[in-house]
Amino acid sequence: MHRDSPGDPGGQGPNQNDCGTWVRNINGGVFMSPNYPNTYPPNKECVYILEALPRQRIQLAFDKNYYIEPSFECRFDHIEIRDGPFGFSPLIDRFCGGKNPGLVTSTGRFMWIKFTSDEELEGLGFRIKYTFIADPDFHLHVGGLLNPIPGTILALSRPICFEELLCARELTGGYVRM
Ligand SMILES: [Ca+2]
Repeated sequence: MHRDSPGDPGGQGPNQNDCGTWVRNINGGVFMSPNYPNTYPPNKECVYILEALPRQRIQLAFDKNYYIEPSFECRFDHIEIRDGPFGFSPLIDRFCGGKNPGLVTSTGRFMWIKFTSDEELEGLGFRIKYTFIADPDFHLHVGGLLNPIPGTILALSRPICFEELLCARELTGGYVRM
């Protein structure tokens, strides 16, 4: 299977390749499935990794013109969205069919998104506009992602602790590094 990643994060301007068009700007960007608004091709796998600045989140808005081949548990064609920079980051959801996912928001400053199509039955695909938004209660995103600003002492109003070690670090109120 072919894997294709549409360029380096932070690039500028339109980027046309066989994983669709991807336009980035300072506040977000737009990317879409291959050939959108025409039918996406079979046997395709595209990964899109979004990165916002520290203390920002990412919000995806799906265009209303959306359709991905429906299947039970989206086992065939689908778009998979993860809350972090990696393919093993926590799964937000996996989408397919004709029901528009609407808005999807990260808890940190990265999103890992993969579009997959199998060998038969294609659809229109998707177009996603993404926006960087201020993190309303910035704290350490424990468990999925740490995104401190080096040298900054973080105000921990509502710490969320999934791991003892990280909780202990939070309680010290000191520096945290990747
Ligand atoms: Ca298919």
